[in-house]
Amino acid sequence: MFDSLTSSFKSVIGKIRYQDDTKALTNAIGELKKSLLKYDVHHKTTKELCERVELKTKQNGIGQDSFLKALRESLSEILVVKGNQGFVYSGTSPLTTILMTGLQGSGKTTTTGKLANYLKLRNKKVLIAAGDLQRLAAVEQLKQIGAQIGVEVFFDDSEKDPINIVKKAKQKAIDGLYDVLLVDTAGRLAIDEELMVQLKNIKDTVNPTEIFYVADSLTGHDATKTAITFQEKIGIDGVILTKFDGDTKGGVALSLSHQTKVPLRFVGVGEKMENLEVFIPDRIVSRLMGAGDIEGLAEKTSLLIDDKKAKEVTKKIKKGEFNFNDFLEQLEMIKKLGSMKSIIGMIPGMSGMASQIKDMDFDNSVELKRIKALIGSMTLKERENPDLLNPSRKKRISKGSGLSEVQVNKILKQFHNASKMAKKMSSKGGMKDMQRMMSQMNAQGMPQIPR
Ligand SMILES: Nc1nc2c(ncn2[C@@H]2O[C@H](COP(=O)(O)OP(=O)(O)O)[C@@H](O)[C@H]2O)c(=O)[nH]1
Ligand SMILES: [Mg+2]
Repeated sequence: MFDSLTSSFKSVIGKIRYQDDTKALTNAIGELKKSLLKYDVHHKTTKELCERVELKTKQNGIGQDSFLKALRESLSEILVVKGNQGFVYSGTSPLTTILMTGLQGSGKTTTTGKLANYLKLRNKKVLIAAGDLQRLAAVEQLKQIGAQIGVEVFFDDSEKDPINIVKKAKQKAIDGLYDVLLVDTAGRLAIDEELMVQLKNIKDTVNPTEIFYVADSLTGHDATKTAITFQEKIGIDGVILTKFDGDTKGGVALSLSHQTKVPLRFVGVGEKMENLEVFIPDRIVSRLMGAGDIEGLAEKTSLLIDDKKAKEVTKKIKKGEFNFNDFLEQLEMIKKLGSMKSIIGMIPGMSGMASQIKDMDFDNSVELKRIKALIGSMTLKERENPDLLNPSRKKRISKGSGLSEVQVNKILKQFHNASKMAKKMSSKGGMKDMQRMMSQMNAQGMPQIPR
């Protein structure tokens, strides 16, 4: 998520020896300042961060350890502002109402869907209100998103006034004992008075628990500026930064809260519904320092993997009994976890890898389609026991799947190797092997399968 920043921190830290002098510290701070600015951290935040790091390092004696500690603490201080973190349910009402605001194209509607999906995975009953009547296709877009993630969308084609829509939606959410109501609204290309008035009216009508401002990270410093304006004009409780997957700099996320005094709550990292990451400052600091985010990873996986199943799979892998059915199941699970890149970045020591890994598109990957076709042509017995696959069975599978025999053999061999590797990895010291293997792997991130 913060590959560029993380590697520049590493290089800065490398400028200071175990014990060092003021000159070395000045050099390192200069370097730190340059890279923060280069990666779009706001200049005021940059200045303050550098001053803090310098002061703290001096207080503890100049050296690599104290510099590291100073950087970690200062980053944390810069990222934490007053307000909630992640998603917070209303403390006073059974229904939590969130008003989604932002400029047109910032990703409001997509993010509304992502949040609904996030809450649904946590077993919440969610209703989305289609409050954008400005764009013709807006309601249709929400309906499609709702159908895709299995969340109800409230709309009323006979209504022309968004105020009435959100009023009705709120009533429905209360009567239907929903946990959360997410209100999507119309945006404008730029901030204008009419938009602000409409948003204020919607705000007064739904009386939201919190107002989220959705900002496009690709607009750079403008994301911070518009957030400040929204904060002044209607008041916001959290910011969601979208399209972070396309932002190679990442610094906006570092200074946004510091400049707006509103906490950054979530980050959008792709177009898919699962591409939403909760932004918890302490965890982000760990990731920035290249230490990984074990809690975030554990939280993600625990939602999707039940413990018993995970143990079963581990046992199978250890015994070398991992089969094609397990493989399909794992594939589905990984798909739900979101992007490969974001997962790798959360594993301690692996954050550097993330930039080398091309994200896999699980729905459109030719490789995975082939593997699925191959598995689809196997009998249930063969899936459970890949050892059964003799030449005549392989021939049959080749015909059934439309793959050549060479392709079939290659995939089977790769599966065999992967299963061997998994077995090895699950043994003691396996993680080291894994890291070595990853560093040898090419940018593709997956073994190549011939076309
Ligand atoms: N790559 C990427 N695209 C996003 C993200 N969030 C939204 N988008 C895309 O941005 C475009 C505008 O999003 P939309 O939700 O319609 O914006 P709205 O006008 O604010 O409702 C769509 O093409 C989305 O797929 C994100 O986190 N990453
Ligand atoms: Mg929209």
